[in-house]
Amino acid sequence: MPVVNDAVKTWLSSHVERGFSPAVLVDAMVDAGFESELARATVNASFNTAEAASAAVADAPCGIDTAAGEYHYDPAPVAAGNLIRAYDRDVKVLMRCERPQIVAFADVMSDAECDEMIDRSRPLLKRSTTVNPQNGSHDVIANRTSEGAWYHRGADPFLERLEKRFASLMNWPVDHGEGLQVLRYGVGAEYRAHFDYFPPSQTGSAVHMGRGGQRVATLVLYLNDVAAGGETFFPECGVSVAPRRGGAVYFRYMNEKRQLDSLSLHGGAPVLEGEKWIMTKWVREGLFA
Ligand code: PD2
Ligand code: ZN
Repeated sequence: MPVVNDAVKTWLSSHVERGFSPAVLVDAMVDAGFESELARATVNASFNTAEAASAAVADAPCGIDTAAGEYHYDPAPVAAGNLIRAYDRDVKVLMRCERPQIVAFADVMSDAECDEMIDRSRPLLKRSTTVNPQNGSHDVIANRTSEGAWYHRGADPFLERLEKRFASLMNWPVDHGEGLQVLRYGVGAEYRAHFDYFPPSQTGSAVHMGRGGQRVATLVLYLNDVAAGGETFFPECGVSVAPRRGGAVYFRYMNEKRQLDSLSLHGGAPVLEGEKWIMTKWVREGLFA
């Protein structure tokens, strides 16, 4: 459950000042995972106590280093070598890129595990959303034309085992991970170039970072072979990864100094033939409880 920290208070007070209604702010907080009672109480407090609101603004934290300074590539947590023992499975390393930090893998999931995730998700699919930069709400937009299903972390033993494997592969604690998300792209569907981190300059980011802090890395798992198209592309370094069932691509965009790597810009290319199923694991800098 997210907490009302200084970043959330700052986000709230700036939106109160700009004339957002209490209902919109409560909805944005509930979308970000806050309990509705807590959201209502916090929003009411922001409206009622001008003093508290201005104090929150003065406290603005946001330690993210977005200065023009160069991103420092400290070692990525993923283990070295061509074969990585990830909890219960040997995973093959296919490719590593240092700037930005990208690692492509084969054999992260078995065919049966991929099929199970697709079968479970098909009836649950809803049109995907992205984070609104102004108010933090989840919006349907043309940039992201997939459909998705979310799973709570540790929801059952099958998911728990996959999460332990992914955590071991990413070398990042299970409890810093968001729940898994499965996405389906039909012909023509795509996810245009974007960052997975919450841009600190956007007001909508603070509310998401209230729970677990910034995103630091992503693992995209491919659940099927795609007949044509659907590559995950990184335009700043000219790399693209073709979807292969059971494979995955890892990329990291926040270092230990909390700088964010703009070279991690990436997208999902349009599917040209067939369909594309992926599963995404995003991990945070802190506990995502
Ligand atoms: O579908 C993809 O390949 C893809 C690419 C980039 C998915 C995401 N990002 C994402 O879900 O963040
Ligand atoms: Zn992404």
